[in-house]
Formats: sequence, structure tokens, C-alpha cells
Amino acid sequence: MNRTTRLKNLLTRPEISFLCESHNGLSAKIVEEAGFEGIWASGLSLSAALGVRDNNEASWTQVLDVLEFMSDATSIPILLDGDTGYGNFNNMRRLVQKLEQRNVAGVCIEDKLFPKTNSFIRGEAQPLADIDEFCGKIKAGKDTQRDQDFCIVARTEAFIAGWGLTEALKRADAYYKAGADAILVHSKRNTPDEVLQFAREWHFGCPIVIVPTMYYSTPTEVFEQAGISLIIWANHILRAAITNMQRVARRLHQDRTLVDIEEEVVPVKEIFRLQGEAELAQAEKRYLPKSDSRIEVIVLAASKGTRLGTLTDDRPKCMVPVQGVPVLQTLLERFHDHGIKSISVVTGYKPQPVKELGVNTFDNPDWATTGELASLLAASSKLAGAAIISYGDIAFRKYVLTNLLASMAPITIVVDGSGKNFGSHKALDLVEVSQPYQPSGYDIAYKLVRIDPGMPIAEASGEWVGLVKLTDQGTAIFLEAVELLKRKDRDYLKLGIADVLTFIVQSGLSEVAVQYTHGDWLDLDDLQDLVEARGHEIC
Ligand code: SPV
Ligand code: MG
Repeated sequence: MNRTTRLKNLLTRPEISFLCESHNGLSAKIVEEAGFEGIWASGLSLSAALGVRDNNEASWTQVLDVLEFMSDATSIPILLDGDTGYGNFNNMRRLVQKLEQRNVAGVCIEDKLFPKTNSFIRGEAQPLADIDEFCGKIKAGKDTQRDQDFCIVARTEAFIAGWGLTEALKRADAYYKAGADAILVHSKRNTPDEVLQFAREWHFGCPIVIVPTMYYSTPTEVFEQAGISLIIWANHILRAAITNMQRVARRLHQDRTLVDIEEEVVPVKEIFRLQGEAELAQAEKRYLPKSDSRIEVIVLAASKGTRLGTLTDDRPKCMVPVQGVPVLQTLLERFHDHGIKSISVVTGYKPQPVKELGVNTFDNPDWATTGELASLLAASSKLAGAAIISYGDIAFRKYVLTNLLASMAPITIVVDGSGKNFGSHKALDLVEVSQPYQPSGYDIAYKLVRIDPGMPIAEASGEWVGLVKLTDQGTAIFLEAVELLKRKDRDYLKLGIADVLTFIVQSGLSEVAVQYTHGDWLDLDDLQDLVEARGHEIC
């Protein structure tokens, strides 16, 4: 049902209805959540929340801007306290047009003069509008509305200005005849006698609305029995906010600490809930392409690096500085350069220096007796979607990662086809690829055949750099392979990542795409590497 129709029903149904004040998007949402069927967009509260007086100091378009937030934040009807309509009949026409565009269900206008003053401030000194002029404004509004259920409530300030019952009834009747959907009869007394007298004498051509701010102690049944249709709780959400804002601000100023206040205020996550954070998270899953920044990077950095001698007495291999910066730090910066924030490092030997980098870490306490797979599984909570698994002691040119991230294959590894380390004394992750590296072979779909440090150099197409990229699907395949290996091999935790990749290919679980680089990377295994790295522009 339209909001306009719902507001009209609140006014016309036999049982009494309530509107509760709110003054911005957040308070409007809170009022809706509390169960109210409609909102009073109070001029007093709106202006106060903007830090100005209830004297039309906020322009009508500024009020409209706030209303738009309130309307967007809620689904229940809003009745705007439209003061005097912000001008003459012509301003009223434009107001109605703009309110309908913003899904505001109705407007209440009062028979005072622009700029108005709040009814509770020197009420008797406030001149009332000319009746005919005010009726023209109501008519202009009714003629402008496109939605037949949009409500125009006419408010008489006859009691406020001290004119008494006869004037109040005369005005109300004229406004009803001009087309008003309801009459708001306002009183500043602390007893309800004026509005009850009015209700007794009213012909009920249209419903009565009241605002019992001053006669608040009157039980609601009294109003029900008097035939009142709609009660407005006009400013209590703002007043509650002021009470708490003043209390908390004073306390914070005095105490100079948050410790005592924390439990008295809503947790930050309640703010997020009210803002609808959960919906955005769902929508992101639906609409946002998975970007590099959503990929999880897991860096394996548990090993000691025995071949680096005393350099790793007090730190793991990945923390050995190259040109003054630990190789791991350079690696992390490489990922950051690509907008990747979610990075975890698996530590083992001497984890403290790594932790001091401020990066998220996981520990493989059994690093000395297990393999890379055990380290990876220490971070298994991060292996749920797209991921990059990287050795912790490597450095590479920026384009290597750019190209890897662009790969669409479920599993992609980076292989150096230059053969730069072939013939060295080191244990190399030698790779056999479906085809050898071809400098101009941009459109060749290279596939992994096997990674095996023990293969004859003559059979090797290159060396694995220590980088794997997995898409969502690739991670699922990788985890499935781990599961199968676990069943097959009691010592599976001693396996390396290369063993899993070879298993994936050889068991037919999936192809593994190979992305060639030609040099442009290095790893840090022994002192010879270190000497070379220190003279290298990659670092
Ligand atoms: C408002 O809420 O702004 C009103 C009601 O107009 S009163 O403040 O009682 O005049
Ligand atoms: Mg007002």
C-alpha cells in the first residue's frame, strides 16, 4: 500500500493512531523499528537538530533535504510539519509537488505568518493568518497533489494565540471546507481542556489530530473517548537524544577516558546495523566483480634458512635484509602496490621479527619437521576463495604479479624460463611445461606437466618462482587435492606446494596454467643469492 494511503488510513480508521517525531534518517529508522506506523517530521526537532531556531531559519529546501534522507531510510508514511507552507499559496504548490517526489505522505500547515515562531514561545503575541488566505493555500495544495491520498492537515493556532474555542471551530470548519484532510488543533495548556472542548463541539467532517506535549499527563483513553483520531508525540526522540548527548559529553569531558562510558552507549556494530551494512555486504557479493583487493595472499615464511649461516641466528630467512629492507617487507609492499590488503604470513622459526612488521600471522610450530603444506594449512581459514600462495623469500618485478593477477585459469603458477639458475649447486623447483618458453608466445596456453627438483636439467623448461594463484574454483580444487593426499599419504604434511600442484595435474583433477617470466625474480637461499640480490634492481 502507498505511504499516502497508509497515512490516510491512520487518520480515518476508527481506532486511535500515533505518529512519533523524528528529525533525520537515523531517528526515522529508529522510530520505524520501534513499531510506529508513521513519522512526524517535526519543524522544532528538525531545526534544533540542524542547530537553528524553529523560526524558518533553515530554508524549506534544507528541510526537504533532511526529509529525503528520512524518506529513503524508512518505509512508513511521513507527515511533514510544513510550518506555514513557507510562503503563500504558490510556495505551497511547489512544496506539495516536491514532497510527493520524495515519497512524503502528507504535510501539515498552520495558520500563522511566515516566518513563524514555535507555538510554545510567546504564543499570544503571534498573529494568525487571514482565514481566506489560508483556505486558498489549502486549496492550492489539494489541487496540486497528484496522488489522491496525499494528506493535507490544517492546523489552527487559535488556542495558542489566545482566540478561544469559537475562533478555533470557525477556522477548523473553513479549513475543512477548503479541502483539509484533517484538523490539527493545538494547545499549550498543561490540561487537555481546550482540545476536549473542541472535540465536543466539532462536527467531525474530518478527523482531529492533537499534539499533547504540554498536557502530557492525560491518559490516552481520554483522547480515544473524545474521538481524537491521531496523536503526535512531537519531540521526544530529539529530547531523549539531547538528554543522552549532554550526559555523555559531560562525562567524557570530566573523566578523560572512555572506560566508564563504553557500556552505556550502543556498540559501534549497532550503528552499522542501523545503517544497513548487512544489505551492502550481500549486494557486494551479487554485484561486485572479485577484485585483486579481495584476494587472500598467504606467504609461507616458516623456514630458518640454514644456508644463510649466522644471518638467521636471530631471524628467519625472510627477514634477512637486502639493501637494508627485509626481503619479506619488499614482498609485502609488492602486494600492497597491487591494492591487495588481505595478507597473512605463516611463521615458524623465530616468528617475532615477522610479527613486528604488523602483518597478520599464523604459526606453524612444527616448522622444523613439516613441509610447506603444513604451513599453508596453518592459514587454512584464509583458503576459502581466490588466493595467492607465495614463498616468503622471493622478490620479483611488478609485472610478474600484474600478469599473474590477470590470469583467469583456476590455478596458475609462475615459471622462470630463463634457466638462469640451471647449473647452480642449489636445489631448484624444476618444472616441465607443455612447451618451452617462447619470447613471442603470448597466445600460447602453457600447462604444467610436473614440478620435480630431481628431474634431469635437460627435461626442465624452467624453475618455479614460488608463486601460485588460485581462483575460487582453483582453491576448491587445491583443497580437494590436499584431502586426497591426506588419505593417501600419512606423511602428507611434509609435502611441498609443488608436490600438490604436480598431484593436481597427474591425478587429472585440473590443468595448471603456467605463466612464464624471463628472469626478473630471485629467491634467497644462500649467501651467494644474497650477494647477487644486493646488487639486483628487483629489490
Ligand atoms: C513541531 O513539532 O514542530 C510542532 C509541534 O509544530 S509544536 O512544537 O508543539 O508546535
Ligand atoms: Mg512545528
